[in-house]
Amino acid sequence: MRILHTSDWHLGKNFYSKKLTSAQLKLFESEFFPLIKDVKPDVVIVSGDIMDKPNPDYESQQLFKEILYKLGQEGILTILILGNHDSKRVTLYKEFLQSVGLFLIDDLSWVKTPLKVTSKKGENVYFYCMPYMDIYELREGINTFWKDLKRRLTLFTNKEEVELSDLFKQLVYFLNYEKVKKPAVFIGHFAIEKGEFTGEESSIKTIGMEELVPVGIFKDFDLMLMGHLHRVQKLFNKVYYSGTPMPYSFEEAEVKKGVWLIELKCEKVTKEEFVPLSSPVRFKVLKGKFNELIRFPKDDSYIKVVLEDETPILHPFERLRSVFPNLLVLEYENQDKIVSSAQVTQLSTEEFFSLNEEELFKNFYFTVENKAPSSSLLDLFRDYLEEFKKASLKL
Ligand SMILES: [Mn+2]
Repeated sequence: MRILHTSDWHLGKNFYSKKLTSAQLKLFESEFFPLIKDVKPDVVIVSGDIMDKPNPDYESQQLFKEILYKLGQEGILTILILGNHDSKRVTLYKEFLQSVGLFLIDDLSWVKTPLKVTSKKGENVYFYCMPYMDIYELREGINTFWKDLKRRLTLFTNKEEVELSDLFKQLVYFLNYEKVKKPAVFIGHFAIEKGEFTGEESSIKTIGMEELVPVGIFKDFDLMLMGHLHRVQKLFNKVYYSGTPMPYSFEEAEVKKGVWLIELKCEKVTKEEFVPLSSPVRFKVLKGKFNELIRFPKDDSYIKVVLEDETPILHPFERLRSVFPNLLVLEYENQDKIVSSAQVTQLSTEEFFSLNEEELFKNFYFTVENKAPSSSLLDLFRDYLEEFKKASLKL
């Protein structure tokens, strides 16, 4: 069974002031679909966070529709579960889409009855597909879907305060009553113990600290294909996170992004490969002094600049934009020092109005350059000031 595993697409994401929809479309057109055509997997798994927002705009929905349409055309069975950024708006047409082999999963029905996939070679694999749910939804879901078993079996979830782990324990306990069908693959969207966060995983739906679920609960499963953590990782030899298909933060700019290709044979992973996808947009963090950076060759990557200057620069953002049209973030490496150096010469309102133009200029110059202006510069200033005054008299 050849599985292509991906997650956390976050379609329609905004990156600072930039909309990423066209970059995302390009990624799918020039990287993702050529790969699918090349490797022809038996099944594609998308482990949640399909969209970036629960109420996606028209453009993001169109992008999603485009991707679904292409997946349908390729004729490859695809399983997509909801993540903590998604809502049921995404699964509105799930019944229609099933008829073309696209399974959009938003409840526990495909956990209760696993989705049986048969490979081209005739092997069967059972996929237990668990969409993201918060504690209350999951508790209610378990109570509804396993109503019959609830009366007969032990309940771990009777107490008032339950944790996510209690609910998963309960769920797997119920599944085991009917025996987990093998080979068993679990698809989910949450953090497993030892998982490494990037800091972008939270959303409006998660409040406070996130729970790390112990892997031991899932001992009956041969493979876990997970979403939620944005960096690629493999834990305990059976838990795979693909991470996002392209970088979504400057911190992730240098991290490899892509999808997992996994071959499963008789309950064992016989082959695994992380296939990198090249991002259609470049993300760069540039560090240096303003005077060096302004001489850089023109670069239209998405850029964050960290200024190493120790004194404030006048309008650095606007000026650096002439070299970096997609400059998105600018900060000083030593922000505290900058603030204090500016404060030394900061004037009170009273002082400000008591100074003449030349004194104000001297003060301003000192704030920016941290030294007094030279006499030739002062002469120049006086000339301009005189010219300016004459011109304003004429008006
Ligand atoms: Mn995510």
